[in-house]
Amino acid sequence: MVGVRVAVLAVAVIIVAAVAVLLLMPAPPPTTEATTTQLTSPQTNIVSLTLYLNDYGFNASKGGPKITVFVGDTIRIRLIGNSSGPAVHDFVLDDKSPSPYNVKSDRLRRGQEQVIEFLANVAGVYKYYCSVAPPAGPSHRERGQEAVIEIMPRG
Ligand SMILES: [Cu+2]
Repeated sequence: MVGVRVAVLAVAVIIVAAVAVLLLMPAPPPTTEATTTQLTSPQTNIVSLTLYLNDYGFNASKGGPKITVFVGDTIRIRLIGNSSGPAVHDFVLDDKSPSPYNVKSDRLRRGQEQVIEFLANVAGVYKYYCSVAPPAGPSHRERGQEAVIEIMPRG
């Protein structure tokens, strides 16, 4: 019986000590403060992806993946030339997209690579495309070499 009483007393002491420690701990910062900190600190997310420049699409024979990012993200795209023949392809996001951006890669042949990087600082839904157009016949974009990039507002 004495052992049980000692055990009960010990548990009670531990509980009292735990409550005391909790009361003495500094209060966590209010949630609103944490939210404000997030909103005012610069966002430095880097979104990396790889696009194969095929005839006549991005990672596809037509069209390409929808790229979805947030305002403030840095978009880093590894481009890999992957045409079936002598054709070259590029990645363009510019006023003809139409968009407020001015992103234009080199024109890459099969096996050539380039990493491009830009800051997604204006929200919107735009088209990225290949700007290559042979002297005669349809442009690569007219053959379907374009796809959507959506830059979503943060918060
Ligand atoms: Cu092309």
